[in-house]
Order: sequence, then structure tokens, then C-alpha cells
Amino acid sequence: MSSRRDFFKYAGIAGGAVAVAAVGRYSLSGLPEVITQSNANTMPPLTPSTGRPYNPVVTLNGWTLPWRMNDGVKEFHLVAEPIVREMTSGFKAHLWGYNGQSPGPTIEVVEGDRVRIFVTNKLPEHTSVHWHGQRLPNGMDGVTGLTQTGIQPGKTYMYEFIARRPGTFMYHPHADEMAQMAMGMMGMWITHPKDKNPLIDDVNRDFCFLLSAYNIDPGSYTPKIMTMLDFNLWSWNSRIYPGIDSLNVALDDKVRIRVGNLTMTNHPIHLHGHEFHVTGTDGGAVPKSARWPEVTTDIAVGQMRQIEFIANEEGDWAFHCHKSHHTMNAMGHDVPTMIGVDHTGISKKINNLIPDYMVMGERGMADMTDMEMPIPDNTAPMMTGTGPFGSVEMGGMFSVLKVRKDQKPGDYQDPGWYKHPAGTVASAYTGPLPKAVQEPNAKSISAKITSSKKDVEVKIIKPTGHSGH
Ligand SMILES: [Cu+2]
Repeated sequence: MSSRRDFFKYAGIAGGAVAVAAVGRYSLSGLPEVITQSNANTMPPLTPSTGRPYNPVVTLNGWTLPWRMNDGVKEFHLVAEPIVREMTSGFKAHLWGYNGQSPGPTIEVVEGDRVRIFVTNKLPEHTSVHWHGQRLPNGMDGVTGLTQTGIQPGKTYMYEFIARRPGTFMYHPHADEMAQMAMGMMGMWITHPKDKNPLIDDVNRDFCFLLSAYNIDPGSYTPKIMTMLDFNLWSWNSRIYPGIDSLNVALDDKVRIRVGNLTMTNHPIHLHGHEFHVTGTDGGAVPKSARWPEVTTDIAVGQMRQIEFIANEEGDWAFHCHKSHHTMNAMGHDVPTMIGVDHTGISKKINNLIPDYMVMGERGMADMTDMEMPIPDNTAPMMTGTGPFGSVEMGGMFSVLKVRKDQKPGDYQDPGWYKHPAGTVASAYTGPLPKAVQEPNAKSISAKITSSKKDVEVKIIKPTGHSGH
């Protein structure tokens, strides 16, 4: 028994002891112990204590699956099962996943490792696991009906192959795929290089996460799996802001972030304050001559992008999908635009019928974050998250890269909010102003709009100088 203890040993950072307490295990006779996780904490890196050494990754709001060595083979045990995922504080979703969570645990191996994965199915229908991006024998590719029979409920299948090329990969079912992926079944796979690879740099911090999307009506728990496009929850590792942990790094760290997309649309992922290079895809390392600087990279459906940069600007830097609807949580999309519309008369009439009626969005949508309106149980506010200067007005696919001088090597804990040096924060200005210059042909119309809060002056600029295009 004691020899088993070290194969699930998490090491590295302070707080590791707390993380280990969230890990449970049980045995099925003869198979590797099933290790499960019961919460959505970001686990410290799993430092390998058997097999060849490598620099482990950190899975955002997730964890790495421990293994056992059996005659030189790395043995993992995945259990496909219904789970409860806390997507953000106060909002739980009933999903399907692996080993207690969605996404499933990250699998980390070294190039050349022989890997054996036992997959036990505790779902109510058959499943399979496809090892996205891997070179492997065709019969190990996990496509139900094409390369194997489905794993029936209660059964365990065994997959075995050599992790032939280094890189970032994913795993997911290839059985009733639409339903099972819409329910959260997916995970990441990292194959570390076995030797020094000229296209794979050593890094100080190595993060990974998957993009996934859900459609869960406010107040309910289970995703609507028939949704094709109109999802209302855009998540990183089945978490939504402010439930997504920050990425905490030290000043001048070389940082790698690996992102896979298993949603139904593309996501332009954008980092503030730094430029990065795309150094790898699920096809492998990108040749140096084919890399260029970016601050946003689009990740299409079924793709993985690996970005790298030197974190040499201190601060709290936003890191998010650039589709603005993807940084919001559950909301109706059929809300009309009310900006600039005077509601004074109409809301009075409606109030006679419905006393609590309130007009929304007269001055934009930001007012709504201040209202703290009562929302149904088990839902997430549309845009929220409190920063040091107030509401961040975000949801969904949003997090923060925290770059700090005093973050210790290997310490992935949240350092708190950045303390800006005096005089380096944008602030209200009350001195004399130069005259604002207007487009010369613009005709301006001034409109006074009365809102319930205060009078607002809105100037509508109507360009007249451009025609004929
Ligand atoms: Cu997006």
C-alpha cells in the first residue's frame, strides 16, 4: 500500500495539502485505483515521482491524473460518469465528465512512453474515448462503430499505445458525440518532449485549459444538448468568470499557455499587455520561421493553440475571448437595444400594471451590473466580478494574467490585486482641456434624454460627408 502512496503525491506549492484533501480514490479489483477530484480548485502541478522527469503543467481549475507504473507501462484509469460542476460560486451544473469533474483530469506523459488507459463507463449509455491528435494504432482511435464497439454501461475497456510525438492533445468521446460533449466530456493530454527539442523551449510556467460551451436555462442544472449555436455559458474548463482562476506568474517568467477548443464556434483569445507567439498546435511544434507576434489568436473548433511569451510587464492583465458575447453569462439574446430611447412615459404606464417593472439598458447595459437584481436560484449574473476599482462587468471566457515581482518560483497561488505605482492609473481630469476636434463634415444633433436616474445629454453625430460607397 505504501508504495502506492507516491503515485498520487502532489508536490510543489504551499496549499498543496488542501488540494490533496480534495482527491479521493477507490479500487476496482486489479485495475489502477480510481483517483477522483471533488472540487474545481486549480491543483498544484503533479510532479512525477515515477517514470522519466518532466516539467509539469497546471490545469486551470483542474488537475492531472496520477498513474501507476506496471512493468514499464504508465497505467491510467478514467471513469466516465455524471458529475456536478460548480461553474462559478452559487451556480452548479449537472454534467458528464471523468473522475468526478468536467473536464476530466489532464493526462501527462513523456514522448516514447508506453501508455495504458483503462476506461470504465458509469454513464447511462455507451461511450468511447478518442485520443485527439495522437499517432496510434487505428484500433486505439476510439471511434465507436468504426474502430471499436461502444463501451457499454458498467464495462471497462483498455486502450494502449506509445505516445509518439510531443505536444498538446485532447481526449473526448467518439460515441453519441454531440450529446456527450455538450454534457462536458473532454480532457487534455500533454506529451512532454523526451530530450531537449529545438522547437520546444523550457518554460517557467505552463498552463492548459479547454474551451467548452453549455446551454443551461437560468435556474436549471442540465445543459440543453440539442443547442447548436445559441449557447449561454462560455467556459474555460467548465468554469465561467469570476469562477476562472487567474494565471499567476513571476515577472520575467517564460510562460506557455495551451488552449484547446471543443465548442461549436471559434474563439479569438486575446492577451493584454504582452505579445505572444503561437509555438505549437495539435499538429506539433510550429517551425521558428513560421512564428509571428500576435496579441490575439483565433482558435477554431477542434483546434489547439499553444502560445508563449515573456511576462515582463507587471500588473493584472485581462486575458479573454474577444467575442464580446463570450465574456457574458446566461442572458437573453432577444433583448432590444434601448440606448438613447426615452422610456419615461411608457414605464409609468407599465408600472400601473406591473409595479416592479423596470426599464433596462437605456444608457447601455453597465447599469445592470450595479442593480444587483434578484436572479433565480442556481444561475450566474450576466456580467460581474469585482476588481479593485469596482465591477469588472465580465462573465464567461475571461480571466486575469497576474504578473508579480515577488511571485516565488513554482508558486501558482493568487497574489491578490496589483498595487499600481502612484501616478500610473487612469483617473478623472479636471484641468483645462484642448478643444475636441470633430470630423469636419459632421452635423451634430443634440438630444436631451430623461432617465429615471438623472438627465443625460446625448450627442448624436450624423456624418454627412460620405456618400456613394
Ligand atoms: Cu469566444
